[in-house]
Amino acid sequence: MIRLFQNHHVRRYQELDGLWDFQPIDENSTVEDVQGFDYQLPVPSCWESHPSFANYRGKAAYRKKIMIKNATHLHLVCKGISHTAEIYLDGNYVTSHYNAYTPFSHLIKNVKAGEHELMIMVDNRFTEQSSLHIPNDYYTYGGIIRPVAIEWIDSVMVNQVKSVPVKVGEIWNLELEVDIEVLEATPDDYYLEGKIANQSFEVGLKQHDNSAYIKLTHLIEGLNVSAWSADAPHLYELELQLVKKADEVVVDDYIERIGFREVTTENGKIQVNGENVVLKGFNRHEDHAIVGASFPLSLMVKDLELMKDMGANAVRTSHYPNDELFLDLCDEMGFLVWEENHARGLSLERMQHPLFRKQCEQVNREMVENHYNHPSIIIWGILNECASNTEEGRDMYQEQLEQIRALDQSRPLTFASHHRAAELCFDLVDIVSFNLYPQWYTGEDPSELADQARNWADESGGKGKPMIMSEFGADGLYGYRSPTAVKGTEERQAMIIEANLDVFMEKDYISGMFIWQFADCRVTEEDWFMTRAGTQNNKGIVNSYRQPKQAYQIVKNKWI
Ligand code: ADA
Repeated sequence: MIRLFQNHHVRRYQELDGLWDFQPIDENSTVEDVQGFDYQLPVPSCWESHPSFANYRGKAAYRKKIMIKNATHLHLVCKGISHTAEIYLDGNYVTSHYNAYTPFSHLIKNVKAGEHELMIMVDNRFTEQSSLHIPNDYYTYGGIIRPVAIEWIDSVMVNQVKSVPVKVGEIWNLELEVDIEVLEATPDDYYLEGKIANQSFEVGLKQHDNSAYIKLTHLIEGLNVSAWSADAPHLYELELQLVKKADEVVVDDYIERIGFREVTTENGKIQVNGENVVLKGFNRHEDHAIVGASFPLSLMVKDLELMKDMGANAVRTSHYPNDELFLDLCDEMGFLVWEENHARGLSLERMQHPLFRKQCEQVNREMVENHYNHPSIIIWGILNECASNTEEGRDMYQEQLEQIRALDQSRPLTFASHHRAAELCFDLVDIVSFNLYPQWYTGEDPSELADQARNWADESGGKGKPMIMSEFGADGLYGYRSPTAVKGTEERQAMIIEANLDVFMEKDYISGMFIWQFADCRVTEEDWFMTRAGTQNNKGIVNSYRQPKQAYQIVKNKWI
């Protein structure tokens, strides 16, 4: 399932969910070397879910036959392949993509009628070509972990839609930017017809200069809508159709869901529609004991229901962009989302990897462009715990923040820092965020540490900006209970969470708190992560099967 609603009524599409042929291959093998297929694996899924590949790190080929009735242009949509994909149609190279956590698409022109073979070569190794997927405190699974679809495209298509709700007095307007791709030179005139909340509009589009892309902008004024908020997440379908003027035939369409809300950061607080909000939420890895990083809808809903049950109103997609289905759910269930680009704990040396800037630029672009219209996303975050305490690192933080600001001026930006007084980048963002683990990694008093953090922020460019405690928590090994309440027991974890929440809920200058973490997650077995008990990060409030630990009730008592 790609989206929670039907986002095309006219454009024909087919989701390629199901069993695909699968074959692990040698690391030097190319597509020509793939001889036969011994396995079948579900798509989407992680190959770790199959008993023979529970620990497989390497390359593999996936194959699917597709039937095309009439010759067409095909739009291939991949929501996430972990972590590097090379795509072939009938043995011919189509495109490649790096990064497990961002969607991508590709137009394959003039596909003939008949049966075709789609082949996707997937690689999850930590090679020199990968600056962001490295051994880390989470697991880089392998495979086609999110849905794949093909779409049938005529001569013109709606490629992208960006919408910004703007409130003027008591009235909502919607600023629209629509990217149209012209696949075939055509003398025809088209127009874009739109509808939202019982209001229709039309925008002319002249196609005389044969350009491949056309950008349309349009302002829809005076909409009769209710605002979106976490308490009342009203959503409206925006329906766009491309119509050929000569015969009034609709050649393509695009449907998005819009929530009307504005996000601001004024007077040291975060506002949604002018009202101060305090974010009470979880850091969540897309990881589950049974499905790895490949979540079906039911398990996504389960996670969000558990968070709601504990009184959370927010979630941070640590440390990478999430499957869009999850964001659709957040829109619908009223969660406030901090969506984050992909990077965790990269030293300056790692940030100086020759591909780092390029690979981050791509993640940022794919994240913002693809997830722009989600009202639930109220913050973009970058580069968790990287080298923001160095001048060279600062240049890269600045570059990425500028990139995101150029793509989106409607949301505040932040990053989670663990550099305390040595932080150099708080002046570059709208919200200052701290990862601190009082009572766990240090014996510090949470209240004194929070006050100290406020001072560090104030002294290094963060004065007057809202502040978030973006990570705090403690290990709690599920089922390890003891009256000693030593470190690692559920009791001790619950005590530490309680001590932190007691303080953070009371401090007026704290605009948000994200518990590290929602659920235990698998970590890679290389480097120091080997020292994590059970090769897991055990700081989940629920375990990797979503069974609650003692801290669950504590969080619920504090937040409900
Ligand atoms: C960090 C980091 C998390 C996780 C956590 C921990 O602050 O951002 O990804 O590793 O610490 O459990 O230590």
